[in-house]
Amino acid sequence: MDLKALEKTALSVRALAMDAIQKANSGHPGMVMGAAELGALLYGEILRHDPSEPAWPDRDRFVLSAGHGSMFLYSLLHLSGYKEMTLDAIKSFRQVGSAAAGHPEYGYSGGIEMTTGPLGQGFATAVGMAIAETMLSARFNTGNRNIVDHFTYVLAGDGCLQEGVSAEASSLAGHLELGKLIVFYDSNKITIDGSTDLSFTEDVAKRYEAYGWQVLSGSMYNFEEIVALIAKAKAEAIKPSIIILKSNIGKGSPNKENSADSHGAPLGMDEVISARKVLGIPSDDNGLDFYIAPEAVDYFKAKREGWKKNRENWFTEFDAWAKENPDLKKEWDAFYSGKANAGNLPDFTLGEKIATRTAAHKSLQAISAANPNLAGGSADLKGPNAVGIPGNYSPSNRGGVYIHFGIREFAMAAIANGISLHGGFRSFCATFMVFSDYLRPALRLSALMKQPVIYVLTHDSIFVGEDGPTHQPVEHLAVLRAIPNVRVLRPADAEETAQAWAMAMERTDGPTVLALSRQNTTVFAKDDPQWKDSLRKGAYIAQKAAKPEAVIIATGSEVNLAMEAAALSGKNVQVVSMISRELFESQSEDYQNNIVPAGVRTIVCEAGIRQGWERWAKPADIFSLERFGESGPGDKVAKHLGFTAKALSEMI
Ligand SMILES: Cc1ncc(C[n+]2csc(CCOP(=O)(O)OP(=O)(O)O)c2C)c(N)n1
Ligand SMILES: [Mg+2]
Repeated sequence: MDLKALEKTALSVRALAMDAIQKANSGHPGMVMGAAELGALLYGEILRHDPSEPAWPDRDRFVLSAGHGSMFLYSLLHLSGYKEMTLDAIKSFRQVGSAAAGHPEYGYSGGIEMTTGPLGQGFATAVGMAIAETMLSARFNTGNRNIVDHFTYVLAGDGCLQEGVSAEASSLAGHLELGKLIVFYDSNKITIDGSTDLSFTEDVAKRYEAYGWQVLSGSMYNFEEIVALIAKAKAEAIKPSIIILKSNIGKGSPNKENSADSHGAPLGMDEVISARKVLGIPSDDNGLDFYIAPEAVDYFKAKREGWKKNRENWFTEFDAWAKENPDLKKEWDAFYSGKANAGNLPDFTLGEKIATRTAAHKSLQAISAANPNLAGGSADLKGPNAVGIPGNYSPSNRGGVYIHFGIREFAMAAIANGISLHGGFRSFCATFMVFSDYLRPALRLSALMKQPVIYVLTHDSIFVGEDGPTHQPVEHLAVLRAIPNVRVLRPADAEETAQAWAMAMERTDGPTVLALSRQNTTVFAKDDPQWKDSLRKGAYIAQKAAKPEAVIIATGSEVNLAMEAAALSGKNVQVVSMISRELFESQSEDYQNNIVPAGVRTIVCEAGIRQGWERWAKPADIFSLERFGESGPGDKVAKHLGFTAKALSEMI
């Protein structure tokens, strides 16, 4: 280990961070300067990575959960030689189009394993990556050839450890014995408001011991000590490890070290110049020179060959494994193909009364059988969400694909993101729709990172019944649809539900919500013979009317209700089932006009708030719910709220 080169690397990280943040006039130097030594060590000595092929499957994962310290990642990616992270990108830190975005953005550069910035989520998502590693290794390692064998590293700060989501995820990680998960805690005792004495005085070490983790601690500024700690962490096969490193935020800044002033604002040019003197950063002029120590450049240059070799060795090993295990290789290819198998979807009979969640359960069995790389579970609602699939994942059964997430919705969704990001797997998670509020920040990241995670959200309206308003979503469909790149599918009957699961699996560039009913819906005859294709355009004519006097757009369980109301009204009413408003709105005007003809009165029917439907009907023609529900049997609640076929027929 070349200590001098490591020191020079840490120095360069500090120099780049100070200058880039100064130039952008925005950013967070404190954490980067405080943890630069760890960065140098990780990228130089610890991580199994190869900048010339950043996505090779068996690389170690590193997640910067403290995403505000983005310059930590960018400077090290640059030094390592990740091609997108050029010096120019760093010089345009935080500017539109730069790979060095304000916070690390997934897809902007090799080496950015996920989007971070929302504190705590990186940590929780990394737990998903670590789970995926164990699942893959159980499936594909043969004992003599272990082609899946990597670690998941996280750098988290005080903020990540204060956030509840990391607690949820840590508790589960301990339970699941994710021994290859190694978290560094940058313990600088400073957050934005000042000292952690203001709000964070618990004993983190004891907490993690209680979670079943190995707790190690040391100084951020002792390379040899950290190397020894990492060795201990790696040697612990059962417990995940947290390495608490005492550090000084803003280290090297003479007036801002150990102060919240260095957390989230440029140091100021005068302070940058003083810091350079303290740190021994040579500077020809007093401007921004983005100094990189030549020793650091040489050090990383010298590493590249070894990294490449290491990666090539893995491919050689992989090829040998593939030759010896052609069936496994086939399965591996299927896992990594990015394509879902259609599976043998169940048939349903006209008039059959079945909840869409139950129809979804049947469909999921077929899809799971055809796609053994589909992994997921529910937040303790396996039965109610109807998402059980064979094979519980546990420390003694890493080959299982059903995960008991416990009552931890937010961590569940973050972990589902991690499983998806890791590669090899598709993931799903499930809870009551009303509790999607508990996981929404992770759904937002699925959407932002374009991960095709499937969110099974059952009990999707006031028809939930007796559990009452706390369990009855009203605003949630609107809320879920409001997130860009989230596809909300609300199938109307069992047949649509089977297609909805298939549609969710077909999607590759973002998350899908399956909004499913607790109560029965009746399988209806579809007047559009091509309805399965039309469904994929967001909406189709479920019940055609020759010269319609009105068109009802209904979603999910309300399609039944709309048909009943149409019959009661005695009028010529066309009923449209709109499984996805977003998909429908992205179709050609012609298609839209075929389904919802202009010049005909349009009524919208959905058991939720009207927000977002105004484009399709006048407010007075939107049959919606603008209040919380009530507790009682579903049909009684609906009657009490005036949400009945009779009321809709009167509106018609
Ligand atoms: C969920 C979330 N809440 C709030 C913020 C805003 N924020 C960014 S950094 C930070 C303080 C983090 O403190 P710490 O992790 O100790 O970082 P340090 O100050 O040591 O760099 C806050 C509140 C955020 N990014 N994410
Ligand atoms: Mg801190």
